[in-house]
Amino acid sequence: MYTEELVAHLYKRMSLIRRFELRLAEIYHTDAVKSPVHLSVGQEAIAVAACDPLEKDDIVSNTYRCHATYIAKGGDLNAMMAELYGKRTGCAGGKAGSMHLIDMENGILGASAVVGTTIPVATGYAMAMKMEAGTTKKQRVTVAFFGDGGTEEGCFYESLNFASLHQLPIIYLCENNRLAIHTPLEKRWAKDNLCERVKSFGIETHKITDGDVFTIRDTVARAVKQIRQSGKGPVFLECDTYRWLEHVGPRDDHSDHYRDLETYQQWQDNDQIKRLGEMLDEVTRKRLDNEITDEILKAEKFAEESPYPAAEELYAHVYAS
Ligand SMILES: Cc1ncc(C[n+]2csc(CCOP(=O)(O)OP(=O)(O)O)c2C)c(N)n1
Repeated sequence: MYTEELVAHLYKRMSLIRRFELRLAEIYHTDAVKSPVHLSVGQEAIAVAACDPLEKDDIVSNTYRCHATYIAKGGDLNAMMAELYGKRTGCAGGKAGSMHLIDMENGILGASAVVGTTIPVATGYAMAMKMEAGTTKKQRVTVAFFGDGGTEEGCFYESLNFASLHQLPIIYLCENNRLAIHTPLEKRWAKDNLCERVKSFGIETHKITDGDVFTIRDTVARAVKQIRQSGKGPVFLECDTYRWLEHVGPRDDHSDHYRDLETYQQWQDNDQIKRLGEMLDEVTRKRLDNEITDEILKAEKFAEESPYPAAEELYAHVYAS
């Protein structure tokens, strides 16, 4: 049903994200990486599935856990590694780090460490895209990614209301890993009925509980098509997922006992990268694995060899001039 080309593409992007992040975890102790890292290991399917139906000039907005979306949307890998190394060639000049990746050429809005704050910014972008489509006759689409914690911010509901009122071309995508740092959903939400709450704003919602990369991709593809043709959104998606590693940092923190190993095991058994890898013939998979190795090595070399920002650049880009 799915072409080999699509399977290979999804596998490569997802595997690149995981292996890039696992490499970061390996080198983290050397202090080469100059910022905290919030890894997406286990959550890769959502970013890749949701970005696949998008075009280069469509926009994604992120949270501080932004490596996956950056890579999935086609962000420059060298510039990403250099940013993590604090180097001048980084995507934010080496001064912003892992939580603030940006690549406007590839439609990646700058991310923020402040939970929820990118949701209204993405909503504003969608408004601009709606106005722009009046002249260009092409409806670009925004996808706003956020965690379940982001939905606890007031600006989330303000954005939903505004987007629904103005029928903005935006897809809101909640990556629900059921954790805000160490606090589970059961201790934070009076009712586990996010889609119902969102529906009350007059917004179409979809909930995907099994992490299936194809279901997520097809749901987003339908939403993108609908928004592009009609010029009208929004659409909301809640995708269940699981963060394999600690909230921030390179470790596996299952010995900290704030979540159960059974759920971890279930999500590991449901690993979409392994699933896609098994759908490919061995020659293709090895070729893709080798390409990924090369890309990561090149990015590391690029970052190592790049200079740090000069001292006189310290105050550049701090205030608008
Ligand atoms: C406004 C605000 N409140 C609190 C924090 C501290 N904080 C950092 S990450 C986080 C958890 C957010 O969880 P979620 O949005 O579900 O994203 P995840 O880390 O699971 O990807 C919190 C509360 C913050 N950065 N910003």
